[in-house]
Amino acid sequence: MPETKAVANIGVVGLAVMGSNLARNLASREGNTVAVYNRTYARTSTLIEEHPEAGFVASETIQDFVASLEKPRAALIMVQAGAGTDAVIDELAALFEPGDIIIDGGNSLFTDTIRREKALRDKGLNFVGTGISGGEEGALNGPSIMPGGSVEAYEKLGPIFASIAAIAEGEPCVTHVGTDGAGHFVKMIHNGIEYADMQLIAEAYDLIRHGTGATPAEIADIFTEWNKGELESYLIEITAEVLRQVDASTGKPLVDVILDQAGSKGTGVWTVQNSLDLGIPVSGIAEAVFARALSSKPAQRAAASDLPGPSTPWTVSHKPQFIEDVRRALYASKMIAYSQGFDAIVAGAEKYNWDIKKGNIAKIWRGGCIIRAQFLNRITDAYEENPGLVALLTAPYFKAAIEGAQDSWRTVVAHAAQSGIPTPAFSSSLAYYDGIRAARLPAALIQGQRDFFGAHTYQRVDKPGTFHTLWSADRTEIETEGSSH
Ligand code: NBP
Repeated sequence: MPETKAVANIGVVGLAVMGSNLARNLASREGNTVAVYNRTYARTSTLIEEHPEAGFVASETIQDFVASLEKPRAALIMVQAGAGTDAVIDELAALFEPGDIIIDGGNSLFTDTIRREKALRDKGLNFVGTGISGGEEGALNGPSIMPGGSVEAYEKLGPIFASIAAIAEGEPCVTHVGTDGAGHFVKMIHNGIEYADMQLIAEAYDLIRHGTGATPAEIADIFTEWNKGELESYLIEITAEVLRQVDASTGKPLVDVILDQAGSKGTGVWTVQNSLDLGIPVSGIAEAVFARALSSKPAQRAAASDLPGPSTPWTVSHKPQFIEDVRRALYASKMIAYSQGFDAIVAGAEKYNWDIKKGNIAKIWRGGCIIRAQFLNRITDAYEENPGLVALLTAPYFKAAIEGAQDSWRTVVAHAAQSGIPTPAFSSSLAYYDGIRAARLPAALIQGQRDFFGAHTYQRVDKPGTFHTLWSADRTEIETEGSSH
């Protein structure tokens, strides 16, 4: 048998939709020769037959695939997250040599990435958990890429990633996010923000449809108009297209034919779970995840469908003003979702010891990924002006933008409540905003309750120390000063 020659500077393992599109993207860039391998060879042969122009170096066995890679070897794994990824890592690790690089471009949980990175580092191998966003189209034409792993590995991979990434305002949408699991952590938060963004847009559509009686096609025009202003983004753009679509078989708007039960693949849940662990209120993202869960309970929804709604029907007196109010409410709520997402990034970086540059993260989300938006420039500016910003909302641009939107936001949330239209993300975002800006919160009462039933102690506004009240049997308070801890 002829010996396999090491001719490829990068390899891709896993040739389903994401892997094959990334492999094609890589092959289309000058200087790259791409080795490809898939567990089931049929996928490999289809890819090389359909894309001879790519000049792929195809292998039927993992041994030949590894032999076809130049040293230090670099292989990008694009297989199902979880057990599939572990299986491929084990196969590669058995054949790779110290200094070689294994890249996991799947949607892996960042704690798995931390574990895998450590295990491979102990063997002298580089492991680069990399968030890749943009779906199949982004994979082919330019995704947003969020690599973690070592600085040493990024030296080799950086130029390769930059060659295939989306370009936003002249810059490739890739940055070395941080070590070990940082890339997958940031990708997870990206997906959480995506959930919030989508839910907010859906609520805006629902409010306009119920409030004004506009048809989906008319609302599509509204979104197209919105896409020319501060809300300009991929999600607003595709929402207009979805709303404009007519179902071929019924002639109805497609959105009216699609079952109203939203699915999910789990990254939104991860964002919420991990943010809860970090103590960060990502309420906009959480409500978006819960709203999908609620939508997917048909039996419960059917049983609850005859529960009473508001007794007085709600009408919108001035439709153009209402639509503008919804637009502003959407923008304000979106700012909250991003602010919360960046809070989670800051907390994650602190806990896991990552040096994450927030402004760079906003930059690499400007192109290629699902949440790409004009507005991300404002986030980059805010963090560049003040890297230690305690909350995005407090940056001058955001403060002014919320000031301009808040009356509309309150009107919309109040109308939604009065009319019985569910707006969990709009409402919770406003509640968060009022919570964070409140001079005094009823948390004081909660501390009193906790001390009452569990002697959990509290602190006072007027002197340092820790205090516990001897709540008497007849509930009159006897305050005693406790010791300072
Ligand atoms: P899938 O997630 O559908 O995975 C299919 C691939 O995994 C096939 O190549 C399959 O090989 C391989 N595979 C499995 Br399943 N188990 C394996 C094992 N034990 N050993 C070796 N290979 C195994 O593919 P995808 O939709 O292209 O996504 C790839 C990754 O990218 C996933 O982690 C996904 O979450 C992530 N991602 C997807 C998107 C998207 O828009 N789809 C976006 C961003 C990230 P086979 O052909 O032999 O069955």
